[in-house]
Amino acid sequence: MEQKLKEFAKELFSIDAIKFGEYKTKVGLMTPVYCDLRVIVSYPKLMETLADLLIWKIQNVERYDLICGVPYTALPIATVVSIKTSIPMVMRRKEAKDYGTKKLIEGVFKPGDNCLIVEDVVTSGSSILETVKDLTGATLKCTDAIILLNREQGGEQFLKNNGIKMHALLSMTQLMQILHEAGCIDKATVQKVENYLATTKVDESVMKKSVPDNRLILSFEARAKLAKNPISEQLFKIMRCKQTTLCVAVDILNSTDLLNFAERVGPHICALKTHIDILEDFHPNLLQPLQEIAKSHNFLLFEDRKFADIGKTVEYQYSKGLYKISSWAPLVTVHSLMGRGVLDAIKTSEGLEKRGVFLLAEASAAGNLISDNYVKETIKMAEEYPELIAGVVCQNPLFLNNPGLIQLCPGVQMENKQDNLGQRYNSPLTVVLEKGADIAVVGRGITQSSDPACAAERYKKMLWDAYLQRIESSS
Ligand code: 6AU
Repeated sequence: MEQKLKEFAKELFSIDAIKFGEYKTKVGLMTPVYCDLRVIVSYPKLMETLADLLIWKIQNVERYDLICGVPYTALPIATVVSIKTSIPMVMRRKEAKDYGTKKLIEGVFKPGDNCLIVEDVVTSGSSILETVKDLTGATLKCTDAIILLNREQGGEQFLKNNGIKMHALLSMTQLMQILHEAGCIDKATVQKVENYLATTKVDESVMKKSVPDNRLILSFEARAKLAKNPISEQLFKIMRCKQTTLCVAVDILNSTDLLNFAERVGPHICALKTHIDILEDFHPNLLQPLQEIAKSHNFLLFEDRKFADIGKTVEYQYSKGLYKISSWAPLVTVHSLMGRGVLDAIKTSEGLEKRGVFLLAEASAAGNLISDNYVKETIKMAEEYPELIAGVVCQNPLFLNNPGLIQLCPGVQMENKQDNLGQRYNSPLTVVLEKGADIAVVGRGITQSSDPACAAERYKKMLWDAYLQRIESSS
């Protein structure tokens, strides 16, 4: 393959895909060497060679379900790779159609599918990031890009800063060496390119323009400033200050046990999630001490009511009845199933002034009926209510370029992979590093432990370390 790569480099030179002189690049820099791979469509054999070389490089990539070429030059290249490997492809439109579905990404995919990027040449990396932005906006995950040529002008680092690992067949230095050894260019030209590379890096302001705000690599501190809902802002601050992304699900049947439990795990959590209607001895007198514990340990009360009815009924369920949820729980869960009326009801009902909703987009339960389209529409709905929606309950990284929203991931446990009623579990590391969780919900992993406070502390530490690893791996 090394030899094939050298031969390929020489062929590129012979078809004028690599030129020497004075040229202007896309980001406005002058360059003594210019690569224009667009001509390659006129040379099918060379296209095939390039595809073979890229396929060889794909071996270095751990996970991908799909590929996407950066339009337009890499589109036909990705197509050949797709045909040869049977990896399905998706296509990014540069502009959304103004009729029909207004889709930016064409092709079949599932939320959370990992999409490998294919590109010809990287200077700043900004073209790749534009494509990544649309792919992640459409609920895909992007972590790797395979490319032909790294111009070594800062693009690799910039991509890394934005969560993308670049795998290049050739660096500009290697290309110059191959062409020089083959007698295609003289020493002076090599020198000129070397001087140019040593002195010319892409301007940071050019790069900053296209940062896609990938939430997986931003700190909670930065994201607190981007939150549009006051409760999610508070939650980000609590997480950062207490160094915890742990939400405990206290599915306990007795009020005294609930209060004791809240007191013990309080120091280790950012939120305490209740199903208040499962308490066998519920009395409104429980609520004041519960709120006091939450205040003293600086965590939020979160009633997992999963509202799913017409707006008017939800208004009553939220603010009236025995539980008067809106008077004590700043956070609640809502199903998107019944449409926007539910959110309007939560928004306008009486109760606490500041409130946040977690909208349920995916479920941890085996065999649930949620379809890919339901997931996509739920994310769309969440983005339409920025002042109300604190985040989304889901199992995959669905909304990467909306860093003000929080991903809450239930179904987390170290001991078991499932229970006997369809619940499925992932480990703390998996949910943070692979599934994109910001907050992990742990229930029985802690409530059924012989020492819940100690178990909560252990989960807290694992989750926090994984979060640090996630944001640091890109700096
Ligand atoms: O860790 P567990 O299995 O003991 O508890 C998980 C908690 C329960 C569920 O009602 C809730 O998380 N949950 C949710 C939420 C938070 O809405 C959604 C989901 O898909 N799966 C899930 O288990 O209190």
